[in-house]
Amino acid sequence: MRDQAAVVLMAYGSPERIEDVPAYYADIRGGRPIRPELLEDLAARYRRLGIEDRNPLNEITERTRGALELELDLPVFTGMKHWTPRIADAVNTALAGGAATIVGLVLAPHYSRLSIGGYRAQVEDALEDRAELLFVESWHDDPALIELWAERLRGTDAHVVFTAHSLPARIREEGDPYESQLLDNAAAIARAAGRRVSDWSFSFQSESPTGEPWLGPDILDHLDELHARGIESVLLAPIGFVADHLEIRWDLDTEAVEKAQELGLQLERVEMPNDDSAFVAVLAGIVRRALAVRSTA
Ligand code: FEC
Repeated sequence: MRDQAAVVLMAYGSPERIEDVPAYYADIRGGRPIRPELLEDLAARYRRLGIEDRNPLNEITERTRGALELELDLPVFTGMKHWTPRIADAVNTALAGGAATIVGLVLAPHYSRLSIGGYRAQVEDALEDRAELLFVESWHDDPALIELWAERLRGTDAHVVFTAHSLPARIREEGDPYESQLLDNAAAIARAAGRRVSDWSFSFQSESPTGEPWLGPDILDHLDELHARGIESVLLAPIGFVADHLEIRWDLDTEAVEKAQELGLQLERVEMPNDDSAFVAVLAGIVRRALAVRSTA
C-alpha cells in the first residue's frame, strides 16, 4: 500500500458490553466527575436496548466500513472517538500498511469544534505528520446526501421534524457553524422533498445534564408545541446522525415515542442510512473528491 491512500472512518463508538459502560462514560467525560445516578441511568438505557454481551450498534459501523472499502477499493479503518478500536489505532494501522495519505471522514455530517474538532485532534495527535492528512470537516451539503434524506420524506403528509444532537449553547457566542449548518441542511432537504416551509421544523435532542444551557428546543418540548398547534402526525428525520445508535433507539424510538403516546400524537421516524448502498456511495463520493482535489492541487 506504499504511496497509497487509506481512509480512517470515524464514529462516536458505543460500549461493547454492559460492563464497559463506566469506562465508556468516563471517556466521554474526559476525566470530569460523573454522578452515580447518571451512570446508573446510562447503563439502564443500554440494558433496555438489550445490550449485555455484544453491541449491535458498533456492528453497523463495521458493515459500513466493509461496504465502503469494497466500493472504493482502498483500505478503510474504523476509529472510534470514545471506544475501541480507537482513532489512534486506526491511524497507526493505516500507517503500518504504508499509507502515505489518510482521508479522515467522520460519520457525522455537520461541523462543530466540540464534535468534529475533537475527532480531528485525535487524528492529528496520532498521525504526528507521518502522512498527508485530508480531513473532511463537513459534508452535510453533499447533493447525494440531501437527496438520500429527501427521498425518505416524499409521500408523507406528516409534519417533518429534523433533529440533531444538541450542544452547549455557548457555541453560538464562539461563532461555531454547527447550528447554521443544521438549519441550512434541513431547509435544503425539505426543499428537495417538495415540502412547504410550514410543513417542517427543527429541534435538538439528546441534551446532557452538564449544568449549562444547551441548544433548543428539545424534541420532547417541541412535540408539546406541535401538539398545541393542532398537529396530529409527525415524522422524525434525525439528520444530525447517520446510523441507529443509542441517541436514535433510546432518545427518539423510546422517549419521544412515549411522549407522543401521552399526547396522542402519531409519531414515526425515517430509516437511518446505516450501511444502505446509496449511503455508502455518498461516502465513497466524498472520499474520491477529497483525493481528487489533492491530486489537482
Ligand atoms: O450508540 C451509542 O452507544 C453512542 C451514541 C452517541 C452518539 C453521540 C453523538 C454525539 N454526541 C455529541 C455531543 C455530546 C456531548 C456530551 C455527550 C454525552 C454523551 C453521553 C452518551 C452519548 N453522548 Fe454524545 N453521543 C452518543 C452517546 N455527547 C452516552 C453521556 C451520557 C449522556 O449524556 O447521555 C456531553 C459530554 C459531557 O458530559 O461533557 C457534548 C455530538 C454528537 C453527534 C456527532 C457525533 O456523532 O460525533 C455533537 C452517536
